[in-house]
Amino acid sequence: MKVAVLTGGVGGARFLRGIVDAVDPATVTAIVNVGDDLEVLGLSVSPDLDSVLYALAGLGDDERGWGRADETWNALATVESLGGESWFRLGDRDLGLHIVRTQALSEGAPLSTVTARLAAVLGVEAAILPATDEELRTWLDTTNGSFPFQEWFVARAHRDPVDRVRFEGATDAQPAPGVLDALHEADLILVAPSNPFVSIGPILAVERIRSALERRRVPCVAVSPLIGGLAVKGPAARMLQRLQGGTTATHVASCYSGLIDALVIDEKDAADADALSSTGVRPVVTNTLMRDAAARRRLAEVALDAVAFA
Ligand code: FO1
Repeated sequence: MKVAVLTGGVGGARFLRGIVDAVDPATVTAIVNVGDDLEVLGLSVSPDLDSVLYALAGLGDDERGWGRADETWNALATVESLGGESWFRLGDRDLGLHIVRTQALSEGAPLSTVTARLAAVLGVEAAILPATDEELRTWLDTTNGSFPFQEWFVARAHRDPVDRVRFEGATDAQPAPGVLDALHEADLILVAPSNPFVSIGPILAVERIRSALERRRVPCVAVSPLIGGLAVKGPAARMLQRLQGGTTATHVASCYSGLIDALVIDEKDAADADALSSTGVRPVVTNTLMRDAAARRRLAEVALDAVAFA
């Protein structure tokens, strides 16, 4: 069985670890958000690709959810002491990867090629694909102005209420090599428990990816990022309330209208199941909190098994 997983953010990377524990990693393709990408200190940083790379290579920091474990911050301290840009924290080990990627990109290699090289060197068996090789950047129009994603998310701690999410460069962006094949060859498509607006939204903003999902011949199962109507971490619940009008399972599913057949929801949201069902999306109720490796794998198995009922 081949599985394609649309993913972004910390929750998505955790979920993918569960997926590669539950099935042969070589059968898994992750299609990853690049709307969060940015240039810091002259380096090209792809946070969501790196979260997946580090998670699947067993190098990620479990506690923080981003960056590498056993990290040190000497370079950043030097940057700060010299008056350089230090709001986006790049650790010493993490910096090494950004240097290698930036050099390869500057020599003309596409992001997908660089990512595949890094994954191979790190011993990752699953395919990790950026949604697009082209520049696609997420912008937030908020009550306090418009900001590029990381400025809003990190520098402003995602406090500004969001009126609109925009994806600069999306209109002409083509799927990266391998993305459409992965979607067409998959027996099951999964949408990770990621923020629908800023993690999955940029992937679906690539028109040919969205239309491949609309025309799918296999089930597509999403996992809700909310538990009891709240986000485990981050702005997903606030955004759902403001942009979608509520935080029930039906509100989550409406972000993926026409694109999903089933939605895995937490036991705390079980009361939403009937309403969700009446919209034509099958509810699958389980414990969705990914507390540890066993919980991650169990959630992955439920999502993978939802195909039998979808
Ligand atoms: N998140 C933060 O909250 N503060 C940071 O300084 C920060 C630095 C950072 C560096 C590399 C990286 O791969 C991720 C980093 N993140 C940081 C996380 C990142 O902003 C988010 O996880 C994603 O963009 C959300 O999907």
